[in-house]
Amino acid sequence: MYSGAAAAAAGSPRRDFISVTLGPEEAAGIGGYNNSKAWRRRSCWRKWKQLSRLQRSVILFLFAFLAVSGVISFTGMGETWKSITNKSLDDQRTEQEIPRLKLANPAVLPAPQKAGANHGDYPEFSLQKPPKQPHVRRGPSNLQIKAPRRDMRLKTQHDTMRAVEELVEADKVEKTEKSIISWRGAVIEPDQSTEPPSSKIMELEKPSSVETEDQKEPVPINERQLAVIEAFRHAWKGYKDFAWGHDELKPLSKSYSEWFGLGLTLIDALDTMWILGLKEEFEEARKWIANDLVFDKNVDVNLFESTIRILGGLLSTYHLSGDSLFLEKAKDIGNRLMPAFRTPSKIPYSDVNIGRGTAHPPRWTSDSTVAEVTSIQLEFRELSRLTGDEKFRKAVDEVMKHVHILSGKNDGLVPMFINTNSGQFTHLGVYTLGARADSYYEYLLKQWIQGGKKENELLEDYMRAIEGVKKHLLQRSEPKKLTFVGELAHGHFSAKMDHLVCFLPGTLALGAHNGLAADHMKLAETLIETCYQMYAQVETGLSPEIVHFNLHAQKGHKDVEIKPADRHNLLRPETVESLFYMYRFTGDKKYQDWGWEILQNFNRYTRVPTGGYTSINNVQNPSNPEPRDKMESFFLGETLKYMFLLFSDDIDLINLDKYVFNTEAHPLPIWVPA
Ligand code: DMJ
Repeated sequence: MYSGAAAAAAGSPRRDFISVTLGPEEAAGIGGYNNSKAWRRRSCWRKWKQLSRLQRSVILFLFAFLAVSGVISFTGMGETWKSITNKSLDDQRTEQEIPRLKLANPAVLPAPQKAGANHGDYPEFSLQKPPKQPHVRRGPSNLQIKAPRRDMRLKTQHDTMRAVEELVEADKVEKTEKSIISWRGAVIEPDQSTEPPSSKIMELEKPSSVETEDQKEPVPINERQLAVIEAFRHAWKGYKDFAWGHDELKPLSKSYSEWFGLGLTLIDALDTMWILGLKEEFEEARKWIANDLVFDKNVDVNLFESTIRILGGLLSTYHLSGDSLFLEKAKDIGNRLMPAFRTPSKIPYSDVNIGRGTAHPPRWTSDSTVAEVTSIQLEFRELSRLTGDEKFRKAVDEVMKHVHILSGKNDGLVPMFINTNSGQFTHLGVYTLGARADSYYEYLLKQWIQGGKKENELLEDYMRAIEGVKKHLLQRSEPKKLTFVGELAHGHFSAKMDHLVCFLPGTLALGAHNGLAADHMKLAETLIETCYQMYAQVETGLSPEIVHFNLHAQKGHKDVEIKPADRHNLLRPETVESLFYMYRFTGDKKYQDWGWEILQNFNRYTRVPTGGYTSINNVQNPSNPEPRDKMESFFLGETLKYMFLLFSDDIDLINLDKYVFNTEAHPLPIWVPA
């Protein structure tokens, strides 16, 4: 036993030692020691007093040091958590209503976690089975691409395959970076009314992208869809590099063309990016919309084109993303287009100055095109539903009511022009399902579907028109006996068919799916075969703008004849659009295969290596298709979107009982779902 006293008595030169004094029981090594608080306090104090000054200083310093480090590390953890919490809140903000996410007292320390809970940064696991949260809005930020299924068959050309491989590689890299993309954003239930829209307007100010309880597992993206994604990215690269914020890319001259000066391609492509799951591209484009898209401009725009591409694109993107920015912009452009309806007849003018609020017909006439004034209804009706402002709907409904009772039709077929002063059809006697009349027929059916199949006048006009088509415009070609839709001019049949007419098989199939005559489906099947032949019988495998069918068999002649003025291809969507409907409703894989051929031919003859795709002047010359140096906005808005949907086996990827596509391929919700 050491004792300070003993050491001192021994005259030890070292004074810095620790003395321990044991009590009698401790010294005796027996139990039952006194462990009372008072005794312990006294004993500690005694021991403290027995320490040298140096010993006390060392101990005090150690305590101080531990205390300071404790405080520092505590604050650091708080910061780390705060940043984690904030990050996850930011992420969710893009997915959910901001007010729902505001936490009154944000957490400072991590909440207790259940053993085994995966709270790491692994969204692909947690998102495969999203938490069941009604009203959670989906966006690209919580989307994912699954690896393509190994068993998927892929009929490829070498170049496309390589591109797909590159894309798969790129996807792998993205995955490791945990950048999650997917089309799942589209697999959502539209929020639809079961009442007529007018009576529930205020409740309907919601996008359709509301997740439901019974959300299914995502269907994996297949190789053909990946090829579409690759094509889209290539087109987007050209647009981004050389035409960003402008209307159309000129991929060869690496510049752009301006039509309205409103970033047409960017807006037209928004919902395609959403559906394809292109998160980064979508976010970039959104930023441009938020910061740079201004409608207050002294510029004349075409009412129809800006309605279907801009208003339609903004509305559908609002529905898919739930982002109110797009609705605000839609309201803005919708209001600015309204002066077009200030005409003596209420049949709108073709052009509007969206900055000045004035409207006018084209310089050479006071006529408007029939297809144009009757194919803006889906968009304006939806805008009324969302805003509660009936003026949009009233204006376009009036046009339809007027046309419904107008004379000058031929068994439901309409002429191509209508006068904005008199409200009468002009240039009577010419009937076509092609340019200037096409989407009149399409929108009769689609408005009827949009409104819950209640507006009988629309259905009557549609059914009568299809009877008119059968009676006056259908013929069969030689040698293959392809059924085609020609034109009637003052009683004379012309075997001319625009590629634009190829929307018809899809529309007929959609009608049949919605309970209309079964023979509409039969007609759709024969017509889509014809549209496919308009590609297959041509040297490049791409359709010209217009074909003439042979009515008489001639040795060495195909069904399809092409005039020099008609042999261009503008990357139009109509055939692919109809292939999509046909595949959805029949499940016949040949439609996918035909679409795949077309995609490969677009890649072969219209793809520009430095980015983008171009219209071509000559589909009959594979060695020089004569690129036109223009990528139309509908290539991204429609053609590639319909391709992607065609290759999908997921009927919930824009479910056709819940959405109706406008004529620019922008899906809008059906008000009363089937
Ligand atoms: C698009 O703007 C629309 O599909 C319109 O209905 C017809 N023309 C182009 C595509 O070809």
